[in-house]
Amino acid sequence: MISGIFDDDWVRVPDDVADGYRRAGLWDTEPLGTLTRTQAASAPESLAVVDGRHRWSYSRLSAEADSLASGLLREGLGPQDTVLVQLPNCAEFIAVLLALWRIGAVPVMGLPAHRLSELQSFADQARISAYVSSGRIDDFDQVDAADDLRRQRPDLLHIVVPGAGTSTRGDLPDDAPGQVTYEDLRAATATGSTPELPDVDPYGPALLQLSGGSTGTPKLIPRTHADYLYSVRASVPVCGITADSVYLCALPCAHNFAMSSAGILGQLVAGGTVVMAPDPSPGTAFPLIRDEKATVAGVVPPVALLWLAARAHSRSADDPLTSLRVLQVGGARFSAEAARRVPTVLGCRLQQVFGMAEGLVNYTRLDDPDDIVFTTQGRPVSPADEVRIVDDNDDDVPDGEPGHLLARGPYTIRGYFRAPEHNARSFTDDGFYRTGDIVVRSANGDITVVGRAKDQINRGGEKIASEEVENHLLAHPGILEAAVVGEPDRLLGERVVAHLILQDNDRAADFAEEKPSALTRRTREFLAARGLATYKLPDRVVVTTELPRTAVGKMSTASLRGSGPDAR
Ligand code: AMP
Ligand code: DBH
Repeated sequence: MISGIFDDDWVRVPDDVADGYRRAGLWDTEPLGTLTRTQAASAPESLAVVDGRHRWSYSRLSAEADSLASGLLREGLGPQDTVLVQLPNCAEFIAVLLALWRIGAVPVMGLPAHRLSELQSFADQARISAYVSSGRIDDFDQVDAADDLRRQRPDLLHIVVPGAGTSTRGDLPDDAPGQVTYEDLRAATATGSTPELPDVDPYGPALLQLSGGSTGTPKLIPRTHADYLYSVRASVPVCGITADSVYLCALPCAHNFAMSSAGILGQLVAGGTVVMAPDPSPGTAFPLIRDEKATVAGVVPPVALLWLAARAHSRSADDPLTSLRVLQVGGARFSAEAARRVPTVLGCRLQQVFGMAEGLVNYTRLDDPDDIVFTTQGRPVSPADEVRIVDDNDDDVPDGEPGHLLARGPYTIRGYFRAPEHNARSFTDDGFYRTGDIVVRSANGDITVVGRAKDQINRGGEKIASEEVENHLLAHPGILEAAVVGEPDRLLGERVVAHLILQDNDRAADFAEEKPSALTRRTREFLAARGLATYKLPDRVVVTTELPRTAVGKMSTASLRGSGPDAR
């Protein structure tokens, strides 16, 4: 069975450009697996990661990664093998990533919200050799999922991290074939011994990130050690991260924002501490911020709104947020009105973050004037980022005018993983990524997101490709046509609405009479049974005789002002 990554699965940056990045010192020769080695030597006892069950110093984290790396090698994994990781926020997540990088394997960054449909697609596209899970996430049985994945990939190794999520050791079948636990992997190695590790190409793929996408199949994003590490190193000073920083990881840890902006890896680069929050609710996050003296946190807009509401209603003398210096908000457009309330209500600075797993990340700077921080999504993190804002003919538009954002640079991909046809549409001939975002750039270079020209819904930072959900709906024998669109929502920014034309038009009238909530529930159950992630399930279903297709994909005045959810 073919496994892992081959040279023609991904698109390299042209040699002369890559040489330029190396000469300019942007691309390091150290692969990501070496992170924590320096800290483990120079400040071994400083705290690297905390979760509900662990408080690991840098030396412990590094030793943990070494033991695991030995275990993974023993299990036959090695360079260019791909491993689907689907873990909740936990300390082991970091150890697993470091171990995979140390042996040159490539994690695929699954999210806890993903279900069988997404996992199968990733397993297939990335030709995975192993799946790392916590056994169970809420009502999702990952042991069953591993069995299902094994139908496609019979040799699949299932690595379980018991206790990381909602699983307990007792849930796991003890001697399931093809299953090992985290403990099994690290047990056989004497702590402190350094395994014989393979050489790892710093310019080769380090991880496969996920794109929200706009097509039927979710796309994988090949990020290299050098480009990813550069994006993190460039982000660290812009986010004010130092060895004294304590980052509250309240986003799903595998998300590109949480990983790299400056996120978990930013802390490891700077020698700071990561505190893993099991969920981002104020009830969980606030006490953690207080107890661990977190200085920075990153959240999506709906979570920022919940935090604002929680504080506006209960201000106690014993303020749990005194240590918090910066709240990063990104993943979807954050309204200026809410942005303005962050410093006054939460007592910290706001940093807007407009990034994408494909690369380009923009930040408002910590010393920017308030107006810029509240009303823009910031500027590219690196002076080497190339950004163009163009009209429908790819001609540059003047500052202050809306246009399509194109991006190229030292950490922006040149192509998706194993997707040549899609790449022809998503990249210009000279290698710019077509972000699908419609933005306005000011004379100072600050970017404001004003709309979108891609067939995608942004539900509070979670991206949903309309076509993917539509394809699943069309698998229902009663559905003739489906259009999945976003509609404005006060908390989420947008929510998912499925407009359906039924096979039997006479039945449509009956359906329309049926209680809308019953129809929505039935549709959601149908899609959930097909293994679709919960956040993609329609919030509302409408039966109709005509579909409300907006002209997405074209930049018309209407798409700028009307159809984009972010359009004002
Ligand atoms: P993905 O390509 O799936 O990683 O999603 C990245 C996309 O999320 C961007 O292209 C934007 O459409 C959206 N996005 C991320 N951050 C922001 C933000 N701060 N404001 C508006 N949109 C954002
Ligand atoms: O939405 C994103 O994908 C995102 C948002 C903020 C991102 O990838 C990032 C920062 O790095």
